[in-house]
Amino acid sequence: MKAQHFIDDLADAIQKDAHLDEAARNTIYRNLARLKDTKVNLLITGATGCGKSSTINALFNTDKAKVGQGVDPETMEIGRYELDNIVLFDSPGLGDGKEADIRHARNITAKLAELDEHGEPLIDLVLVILDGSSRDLGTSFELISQVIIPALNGEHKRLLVAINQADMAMKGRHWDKGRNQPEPELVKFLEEKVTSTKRRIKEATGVDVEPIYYAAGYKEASDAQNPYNLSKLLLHILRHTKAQKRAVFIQDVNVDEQMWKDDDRLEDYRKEISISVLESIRDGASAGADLGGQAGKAIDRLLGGRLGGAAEAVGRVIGGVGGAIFGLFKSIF
Ligand SMILES: Nc1nc2c(ncn2[C@@H]2O[C@H](COP(=O)(O)OP(=O)(O)OP(=O)(O)O)[C@@H](O)[C@H]2O)c(=O)[nH]1
Ligand SMILES: [Mg+2]
Repeated sequence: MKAQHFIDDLADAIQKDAHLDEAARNTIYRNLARLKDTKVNLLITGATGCGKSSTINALFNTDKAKVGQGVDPETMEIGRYELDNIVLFDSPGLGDGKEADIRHARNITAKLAELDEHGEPLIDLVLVILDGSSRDLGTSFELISQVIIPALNGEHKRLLVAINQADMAMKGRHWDKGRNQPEPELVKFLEEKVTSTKRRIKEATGVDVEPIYYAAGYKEASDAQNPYNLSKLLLHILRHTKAQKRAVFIQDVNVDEQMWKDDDRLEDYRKEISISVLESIRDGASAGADLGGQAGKAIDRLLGGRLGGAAEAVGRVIGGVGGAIFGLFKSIF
């Protein structure tokens, strides 16, 4: 089942909902139509071979991003992939030689300065991927400190730093392949990498970032490994994206549940993803609708009271098809 369908289902249910007056129904219907057309633009960058393409393919319903086999960078200039509602820009980072670096830095700066048709920054989020298996992350810190942060014009929330290939950080040692998770020695090592990344960016720019670590995993003819902490990565992507655009992601996320199941369990990421997206749908759908008194608690019930009574009429209407929506979330996450 694709998420596209549940926005249509939701629109149908709203047209039939007797509790809503016509004006409210029309407003919600228009909002849902707009939601279906909303695009979210993601810029993904990082050194050659850090795993940009692998991360794109793991997160989203696509295998369009070509995963490299050799040492030649597969991403020469900014690549562009259009999914249903997500537009992905895949740009090389620094480290491909002086001339290439200047070109890449210029491309990234220009992309981050681009405005959409509303005069808002085009790029909703820039995801910088560090190669966790690399001992020298100097060029990546340079990319973040000297290219990306200056181009963000103070909007640092648009930046997410993530350390990939967590499984290879100690050359493959202390990775529990059976459980697909790091052993305590590796956890400690990765946490230190997070801390030093945070510190180095802070020292260079004064900006606080909260890096996370994960593994995009791989698929080869003879061997495959599922991702680790991919749901954590998605939750952080959502948290770094404007609330009204969070619902947009769900239409393109990878529906293979195997992708999402292994993580550090520090939070219930999958539940938080569901809540974040449902809140975004609810708020997006109800924006501007005069729902005075027509309160409902269906979404709240669906989420086991997690929204703390905040769900209003749209929550009840969503409740009409909410079983289907929540079923979708349950099947993926
Ligand atoms: N062990 C392991 N390998 C990974 C992981 N993520 C990516 N890889 C491998 O790293 C290599 C490079 O991955 P890509 O996804 O092509 O990296 P990229 O950043 O897109 O590379 P370019 O486009 O060439 O800049 C491939 O062989 C991937 O299978 C991971 O989490 N763990
Ligand atoms: Mg690539």
